[in-house]
Amino acid sequence: NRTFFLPILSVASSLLLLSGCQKEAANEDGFPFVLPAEKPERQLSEALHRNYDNFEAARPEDNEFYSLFKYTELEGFDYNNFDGTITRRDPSKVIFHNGKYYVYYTHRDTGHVVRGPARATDVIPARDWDLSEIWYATSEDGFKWEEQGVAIPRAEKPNPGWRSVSTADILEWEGKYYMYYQAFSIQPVAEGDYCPVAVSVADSPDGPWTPINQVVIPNGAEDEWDGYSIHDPYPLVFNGKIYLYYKSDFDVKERRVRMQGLAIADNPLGPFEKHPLNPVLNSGHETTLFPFREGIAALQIRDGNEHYTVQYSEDGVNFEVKAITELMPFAAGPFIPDAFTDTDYGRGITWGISHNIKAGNINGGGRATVLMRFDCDLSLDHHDPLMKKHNT
Ligand code: AAL
Repeated sequence: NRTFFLPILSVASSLLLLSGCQKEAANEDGFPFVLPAEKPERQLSEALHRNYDNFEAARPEDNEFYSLFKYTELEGFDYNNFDGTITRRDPSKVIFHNGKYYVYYTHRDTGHVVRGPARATDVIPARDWDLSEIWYATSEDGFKWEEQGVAIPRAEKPNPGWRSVSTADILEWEGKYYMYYQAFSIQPVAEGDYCPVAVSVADSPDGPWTPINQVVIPNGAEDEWDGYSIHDPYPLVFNGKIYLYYKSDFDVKERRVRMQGLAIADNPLGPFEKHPLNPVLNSGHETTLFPFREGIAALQIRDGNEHYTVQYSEDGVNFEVKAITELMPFAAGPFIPDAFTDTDYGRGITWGISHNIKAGNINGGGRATVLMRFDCDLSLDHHDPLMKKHNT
């Protein structure tokens, strides 16, 4: 048998190889694209751009919850630090103020001396949200950005966030700005990835930001779904209140499970009441939600049984899957014009900032991460000119 089988196998494999070569040669439009090592982001962006331009073919006409996504490198950020020393990740929602867009993100300069109360034992961390700060950048068009520097430094010991502050998101409420973020008092990952959420306040998106130095969303009890970490705080204004969605990942027999919960408050500094139906979403990773029609839509991105779905809830609590898609933006921070207007009819989103985890070589095999722009069509207005083409 073996002698008989081998020739068949070799013919088959050479045909396969040949067809593979032909496929490579015949595919002048670059699919399947091979990512050259030096510029994965650019190739991915160009390939996805083409994917996006085939949009009509993919878009079921009657489903406004369906979209593909395209990615574009941002001007103003260095994509070439392949030694992984500078990380920018976990962008906030994008806001618009006095003619400029603002985005806030975790910034970690792992290649240089760390300012502040690091312990003698600190080494360059294997995770790029350790010993980090919240920085921000501004833009007039969403493509070309100018990095402004530190918005929120790490806290003074022993306040929450003295070790690291990361994964921030912003709320505008009654003329003031509130920045919620993960406030680590342990070395993330090396000592666990658990942290509560703290908040800082400012009169302007440019700061100065004053830390309240108290926890506003505490970890749950050890045996509760959110007993391990309170990550990715994400505030929206809905039903006249602050709906703060967050992710928790708890160890279930050492397997990290990531779900999303909701805490509601009348005041940005709390008290926040965790919803009795938590976790309200059984998948995802970083939190990305927006007012849509009468309710709230959610991008369920990386993990869980319902990852890569777009979901919808009339009440902001009971969600259901409305579309399945692909290549969703990691840690997406959309530009949401009606995020804080307590709208009764959300218009949706067409773009935002997300991150792309790239192999870097921070000591210990960590990763440097870069910010990118994503575009999509999850908008009732299709106000993106490009979308008009897709929706005529
Ligand atoms: C991100 C977020 C949180 C985690 C880490 C940094 O994807 O879920 O912020 O702590 O990874």
